[in-house]
Amino acid sequence: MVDLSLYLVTDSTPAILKGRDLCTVVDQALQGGVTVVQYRDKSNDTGVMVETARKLHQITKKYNVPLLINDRVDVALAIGAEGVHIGQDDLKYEEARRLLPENAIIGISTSTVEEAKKAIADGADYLGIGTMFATPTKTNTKSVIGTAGTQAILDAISDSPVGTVSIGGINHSNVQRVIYQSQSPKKALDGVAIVSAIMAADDPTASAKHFAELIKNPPRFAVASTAPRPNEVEALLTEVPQVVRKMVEVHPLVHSMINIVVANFVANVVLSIGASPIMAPYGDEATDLCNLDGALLINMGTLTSESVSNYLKAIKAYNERGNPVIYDPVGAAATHIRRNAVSQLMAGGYFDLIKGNEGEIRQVWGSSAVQQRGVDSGPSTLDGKQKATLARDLARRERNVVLMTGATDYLSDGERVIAVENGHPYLGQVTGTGCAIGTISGCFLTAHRSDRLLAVLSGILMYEIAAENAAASEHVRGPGSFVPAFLDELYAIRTAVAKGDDSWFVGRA
Ligand code: 3NM
Ligand code: MG
Repeated sequence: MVDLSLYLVTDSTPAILKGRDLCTVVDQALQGGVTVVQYRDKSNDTGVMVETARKLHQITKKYNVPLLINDRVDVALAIGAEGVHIGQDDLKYEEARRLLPENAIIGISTSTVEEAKKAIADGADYLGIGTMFATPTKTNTKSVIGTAGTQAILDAISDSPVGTVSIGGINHSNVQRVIYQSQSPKKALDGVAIVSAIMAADDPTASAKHFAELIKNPPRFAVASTAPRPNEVEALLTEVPQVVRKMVEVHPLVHSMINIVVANFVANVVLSIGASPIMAPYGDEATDLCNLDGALLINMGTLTSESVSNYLKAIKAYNERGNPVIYDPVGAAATHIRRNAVSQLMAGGYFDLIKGNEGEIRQVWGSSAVQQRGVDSGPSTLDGKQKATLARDLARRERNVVLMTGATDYLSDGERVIAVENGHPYLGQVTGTGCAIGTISGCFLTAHRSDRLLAVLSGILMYEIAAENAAASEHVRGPGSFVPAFLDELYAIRTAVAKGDDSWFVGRA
C-alpha cells in the first residue's frame, strides 16, 4: 500500500508558488521526505495540466513516490499516473474505477461519518478527512471538523483497514497534536496532507524534512503521561499526601493569564500553598516565561479583543515545551464572542486540563463536537451520572483531564472518573475561589507529571479540605472572615506537609 504519512498536495496559484516553478518546488519537497504527491490544479487548461502532470511524474518516479491527480481522471489516464483523488462533487467512485487501470489508487475526500462509510463501501483505497482547520488555501470547504470530528470518523470506521489522511490548515506547530488528538482507541491517522506549509515554504526541502521528523514522534505534552490506571479511588487517595508534599517541595511556578477580578486573590492562594504566581496577560512574554518550566493557566473571565491572540501565542509556547496548560473557559456559553473564543482556543492548542462548571464544560463539548455529538448549551439539567459521563467523554475525546466543578466535582482522564464531595458553601460566596482551582491545578500538574488525574485530585483535596477547616474556625462568621482564614488554613497544611505531617488528610477525603 501507499505510504500516506507525508502527503503533499500541490497548488499552482501565484500566492503559493511566488514565481517559482511547480516542478522544482515538488522536487525539493520530495528531497525532504514527501511520501505521496497529489497534483491539484484548479486554474490551468487541460493541455497545460497534462504537460505539467507528465513532468511531475518524471520527478516522482525518481523518488519512487506515487503521483495522484486531483479530480481529473482524464489527465491521470493521459500520463499513466498511479491514481486519482476525488471529492464529493467530482466523478463518482464507480465511474473513476471503471475508467482507470485495475491497480490505480483512488482516494476520496470525506468530512462526515456517512461519507466515510460510503467511500469505504465503494472501495476507496484511502480517505482524505477534513477540513481539519479553516485554511486560506481552500475557502470553499464543506465543514471544519477539527480533531474531534476527525476522531469521530476514525472511530466509526475503525473496523476498516482503509488508509486515512487529515487535511486543512496543518503546519509544523500543530501536526503532532493533530495526529495525537485525532486518534481514536482503535484507529489512527496514517498521515497528513499539506499544501501551503510545504508548497509556500521558502525552503520546501527543510519544511518537508521537519514534518517527517515531527510525525515520527508524539507531541512533547503527551510524553509524560502514563498509561491508563485502574479506577481504584482508595489506592489513589493513599498517594495524595505524597503528591502534595512533592508540590510543596518543588515550589512550582504558575503563569496565569487570568481575569482582573480575581488576580490578587488567586496570587495569594498560590503563595499560601508554597508556589510562585506570575500574572502576565501579554502573549509574547510567554516565549520567555515558558522556559521557567511552570504551567500556564488560561482563564477567559475578562476577555478583550486582544485576549484570544495573546492566549494562542502563550499556549503554543507552552505546548512546544511540553509544559502543562490549563483552560478555564469562564462564561463559555454566555456570549457569541466567548463561544467563538472557545472554538478558536480548542482548535488552537492542547490543554492538559479543562476546568469549568457544567455550562462551560457543555459549551466546550459542543463547540468543537460535530458529527451529531454536540450538546446544546443551556441551563444545568444534568444529573450526577450524566455529569460524570460528560467529563469522561470530553477527556477521552481531547485526550486530557477534565474537571467539572460544582457542589460535587467530577474529575476524569477519559478512563477513571472521580467524584469529589469536599468543600464548603462559603467557597461559592467569594469570587475567585473557582478560578484559583485552575491555577493551583497548574502547580500540581507541574510538580507531578506522571499521573495528571492524581495531580489535579491532590490539588482539589488540599484546597477543599483547607476550606472546610477555615469554615469550621470559630472566628469565621461569613464570607468576609472566611477569606483570611482560608489562606491561613492553606498555609497551615503546606507548613505541616513540609514537616512530614500528613494528619491534615487522614480520614478527610
Ligand atoms: N482540501 P493547507 S482543505 C486541498 O478540506 C484542500 O478537503 C481540503 O491546504 C479539504 O495545507 C485543502 O495550505 C487545502 O491548509 C489545505
Ligand atoms: Mg475536487
